[in-house]
Amino acid sequence: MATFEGRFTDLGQVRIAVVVARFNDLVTAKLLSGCLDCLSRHGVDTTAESAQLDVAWVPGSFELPLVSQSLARSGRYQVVITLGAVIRGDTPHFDVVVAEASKGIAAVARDTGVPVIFGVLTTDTMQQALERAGIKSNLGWSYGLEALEMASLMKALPGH
Ligand code: INI
Repeated sequence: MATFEGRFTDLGQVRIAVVVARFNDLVTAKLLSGCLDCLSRHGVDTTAESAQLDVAWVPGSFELPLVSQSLARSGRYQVVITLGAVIRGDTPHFDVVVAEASKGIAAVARDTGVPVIFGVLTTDTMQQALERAGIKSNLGWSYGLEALEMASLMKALPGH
């Protein structure tokens, strides 16, 4: 019997792309800083000169799948992290944006074989979003950790 699981200590020269939505950037910029803090404290070079990490900004969460797909297809990254915040109070088409972002991101991972972390907050209010982006906890940190786990897990699977 084989047991496959991701580790956080065998990352070597893992290359990571982060795709961040500018919409609600009060929230998404905080998610990004939490995410980079996690990656940096696990040994990933997050400096401006880094060859391990690239960050792409998109207008809103709706655009996360397309740019993630392009980066995943490049073959350069072992994992892609998406960061966004869709707030129900701000938009009557909340459900449309959330559905497209979530289905699109899942499809990119399946179609390319590159894990794509779903780091899109979906909340009723800005207060709830901020609470998840640094006021209480910062889920950006968890998304960074999940990315490291998935990059490691994929490497451990047969055929990789
Ligand atoms: N994009 C978000 O990331 N969050 C939102 O809450 C949001 N609202 O409220 O509409 C939002 N809309 C923009 C959308 O993602 C696209 O960028 C836009 O429709 C252009 O395609």
